[in-house]
Amino acid sequence: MNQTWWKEAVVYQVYWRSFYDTNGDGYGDLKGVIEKLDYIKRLGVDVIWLNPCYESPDRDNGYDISDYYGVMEKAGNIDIWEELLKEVHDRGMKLIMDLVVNHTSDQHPWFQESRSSKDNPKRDWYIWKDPVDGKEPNNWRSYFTPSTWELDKKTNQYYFHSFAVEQPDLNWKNEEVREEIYRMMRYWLDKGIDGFRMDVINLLAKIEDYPNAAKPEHINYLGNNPGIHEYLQEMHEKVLRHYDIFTVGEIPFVTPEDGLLYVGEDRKELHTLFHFQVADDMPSWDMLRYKEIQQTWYDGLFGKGWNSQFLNNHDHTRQVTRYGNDKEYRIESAKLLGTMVHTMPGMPYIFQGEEIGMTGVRFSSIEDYNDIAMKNKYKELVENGGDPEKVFESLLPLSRDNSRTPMQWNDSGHAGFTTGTPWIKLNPNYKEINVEAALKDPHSVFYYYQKLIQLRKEHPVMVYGNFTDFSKGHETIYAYTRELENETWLIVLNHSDENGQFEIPNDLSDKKMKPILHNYDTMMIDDHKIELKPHEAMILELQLKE
Ligand code: ISL
Ligand code: CA
Repeated sequence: MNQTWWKEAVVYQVYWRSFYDTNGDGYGDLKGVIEKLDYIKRLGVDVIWLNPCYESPDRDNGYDISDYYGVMEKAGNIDIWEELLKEVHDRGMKLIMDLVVNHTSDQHPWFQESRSSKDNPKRDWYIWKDPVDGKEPNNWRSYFTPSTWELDKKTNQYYFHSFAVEQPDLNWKNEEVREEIYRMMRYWLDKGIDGFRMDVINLLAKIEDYPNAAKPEHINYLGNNPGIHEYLQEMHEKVLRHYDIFTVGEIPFVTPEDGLLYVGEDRKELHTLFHFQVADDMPSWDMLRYKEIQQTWYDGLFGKGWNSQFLNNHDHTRQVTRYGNDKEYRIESAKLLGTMVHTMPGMPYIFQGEEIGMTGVRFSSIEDYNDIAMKNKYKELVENGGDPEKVFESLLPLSRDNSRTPMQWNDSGHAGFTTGTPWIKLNPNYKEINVEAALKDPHSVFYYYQKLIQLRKEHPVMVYGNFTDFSKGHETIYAYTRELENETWLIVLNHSDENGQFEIPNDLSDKKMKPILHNYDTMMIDDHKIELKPHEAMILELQLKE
């Protein structure tokens, strides 16, 4: 496994519209990111992933692009973007952009032309089908709507959309489309960006002929279809291989075997991927399922392809709330989850605010929410007779807005995020949970994350070490080693509100244990066991006993 810069990197995700507002319009902006770069640098991360800031009507918060070459006014303009890239590079960090090419906005000129008439030269840039028996061409659901088909009355054909009606899918079978996307990618790469996070990149190929699905609610028919690898190998051949960059594919519905086809070092496609076997399949914490998922991905990829590790992002609610304890053990739990993500095999991602233990939110009414996925689902369920209150309650835990509330900088009005009215309400706990408080507290989650990231720079075992689970079947203790040449680390986590105990197995008992990082002040280790407090996490270096 050859060693490269991106494998050793830690990525910080900036959802800029919720990061920092410099012009008082209530939206974060790129100037705000520039002003906070020293804060990001202080954490010690290497790469910034910037969510989409291209021209967009913003129906899906920038994931509905109407001009790939423009910067939306809310974010700033291309000059500010250029300044951001320079300031990131001046601080020795790298910037990757979001590549959203499975679909555009319905306001994109390409789609406006395509929908204008059946014989428009761009008709085939999107996916159009005649009605079948006067209805949608098949029974597929989209991510955000009951059908993937929307009737365009003007030409009496349906167009295909994997997400919202406002997000028509591009037709990747059309070579003109592919060439235009490659040209756009070169435009941004030639500006000096360091790679792409590729939005649902495994959805580009569709099942030929669009047959009905036996179970339309299982929408995995949207991805991993024949032809996808040819598209990605062509993208690699025509664009990616010509730049010193890294690419991470967002790849829903994928197993380790399929995942390797996207990121195998010999595949000439992508460098690494986000899979969703945790985020989409584990509504709440399930230690045994998590261990199983981590083991199968390690077995499937290690030595052949690179994995990524995350527990939250702008689509998936904050990890200390969803997968930890965001109440009496919030600090210890945030540190435990951070320790786990950063010591698992793969590239760790930090979602803005995670480093200060920000939590998910519970607003009181659907009007307080912005997420199109949640609002569409609420509308569908209520129209189908669901009780509005019960439907609302059911959607709260997984609403994407949980992670999209503004970054909490201090305890002043709007947490120092904006001097205007924030585009979405803040989490009221910003009074206690904010950057200013974290930087003043030597025991804060921030400084713990800073140490985790620093360790990665000093110890290749954290990046390249193998992985052995010594706690199989244990529902609260997760204890595993990472080993590289003569360096062996033992990570022990007690994911529980109760005390726990790890019996040191024979093959580890002949080793001295030197603490490397710990989220409590005292440790209870003897020759045979480790006593653990609630949500206690520790990294130990194992040394041969003299
Ligand atoms: O939210 C999810 C499931 O309910 C995620 O699985 C997510 O919708 C899916 O992984 C695709 O996400 C990406 O593409 C979407 C956009 O809304 C998301 O923000 C983006 O991360 C369409 O572009
Ligand atoms: Ca602003």
